[in-house]
Amino acid sequence: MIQEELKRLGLNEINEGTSTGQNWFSNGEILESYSPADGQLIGKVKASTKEDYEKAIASAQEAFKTWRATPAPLRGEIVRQFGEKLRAYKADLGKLVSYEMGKSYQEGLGEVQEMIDICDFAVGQSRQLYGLTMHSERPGHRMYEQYHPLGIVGVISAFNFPVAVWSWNAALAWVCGDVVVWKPSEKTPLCGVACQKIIQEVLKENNLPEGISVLINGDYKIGELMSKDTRVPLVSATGSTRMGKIVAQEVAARLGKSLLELGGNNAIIVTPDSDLKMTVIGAVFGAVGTAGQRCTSTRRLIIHESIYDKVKDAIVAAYGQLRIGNPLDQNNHVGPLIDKDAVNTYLAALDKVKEQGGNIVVEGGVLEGAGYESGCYVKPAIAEVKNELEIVQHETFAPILYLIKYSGDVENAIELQNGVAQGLSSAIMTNNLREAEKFLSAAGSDCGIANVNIGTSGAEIGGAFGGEKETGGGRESGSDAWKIYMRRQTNTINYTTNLPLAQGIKFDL
Ligand code: UN1
Repeated sequence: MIQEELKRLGLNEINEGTSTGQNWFSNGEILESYSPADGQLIGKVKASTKEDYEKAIASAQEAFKTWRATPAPLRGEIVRQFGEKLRAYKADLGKLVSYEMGKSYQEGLGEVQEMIDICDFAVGQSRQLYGLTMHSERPGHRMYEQYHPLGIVGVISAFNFPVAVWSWNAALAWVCGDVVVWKPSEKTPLCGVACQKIIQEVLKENNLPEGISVLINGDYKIGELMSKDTRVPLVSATGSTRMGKIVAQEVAARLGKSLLELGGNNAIIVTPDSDLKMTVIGAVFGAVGTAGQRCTSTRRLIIHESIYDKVKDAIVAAYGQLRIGNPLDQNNHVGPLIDKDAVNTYLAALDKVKEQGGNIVVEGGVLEGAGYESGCYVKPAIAEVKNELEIVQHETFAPILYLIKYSGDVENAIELQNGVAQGLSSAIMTNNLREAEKFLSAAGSDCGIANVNIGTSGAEIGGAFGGEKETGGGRESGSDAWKIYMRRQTNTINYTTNLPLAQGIKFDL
């Protein structure tokens, strides 16, 4: 279905997936990648063995010696060239993302755009790795701080953003002078290989060591090697809270650093002062975009009782307009789930909603027949629930939207919004300044992202991305997220002939 694109991305020759010497190390069991769009086999990639992993780390360690000594603005220049290549490959890579992962082609393109944007951001950042200067309490002394590269940054990414999340980490890590070892999701291995080929073109053209970007493949077992490896000072992991807890403990056990971007249970509060049209667009895109498989997907709508029926009717009507089908067909709004396991999780969640007393407003179900042969297409569903239901408290990575009613003041809605274990993204739809400011205040949303008159998904790269509580606390992408990829060193220099001690301590010999 995307033969031409695969060819241009250099993926046509990797049918048995043996490592081709472009610095991806994988000679283990075969991972087959099937498209959830049509169930076809796209390609095969081998998983990495323990020996492959050792080679990968050795290659990265060697490259680090060159890379850390390359001035940061020159590192930025390499990332600039990578961004240029991404512009050239945007349509092909966007299509591969769409076909291998199942999100709409528009969203696939959007994901590559995020990669381009973070490259631009990182280029600027490469000249702004600022530390502070401080005034020493001692005469003839100067004190300042500098940021140095960490070394190897391990990136474990999820299937739902198979290319962008790596690039948020990699582009910043590279300008910071780190080298990156990437384990993409075993559900989207071809996206990983495609990206690796593009960055390797850039490294080759600049005569730089391949080990600046290393690819390994496989499931959690290979991720575990990284989490436990003292040669990997930072592990950045995106995925489920269950996975994040394991990674966090393994990394912490060796006192390494982890950057965790885990589950969300994101809500939009809809107040009596909201704009109905904006609410419908924000909520529906947030709930069904990427078939509800973003960590920022809208899972809950917390609606004031006075407008509840009106909002519910408008959302239900909008669901009636949704076209579900092949994500490469731009007439469709909703593509498939990633695989049949995800379909089963979705069906089990709908059963639990019913068992636990939820009221289904828009029925779900698996689609069958022409165009749905992969078995991964499901109907976006809506249920009226109480926030406390056990199933509502969990992140189900599927298009199931929960409607929750609140009464009284916005404080009650904020309490419901905060009343889950996760803390990634949140939003309020209101034209009431008091409500909006209350929502953004210290007594407001407890999430890492809080939006006004915007939905919960679709964060821009310029802000720090991540969340609190079970979301893991990490921040990636914009703002000062770069700091986690570096180690801070405080330097005090004495330019006198005396050695006065700090705190005025006397120590005469
Ligand atoms: C994710 O789902 O892991 O806010 C990341 C968004 C995207 C990032 C989502 N920019 O929807």
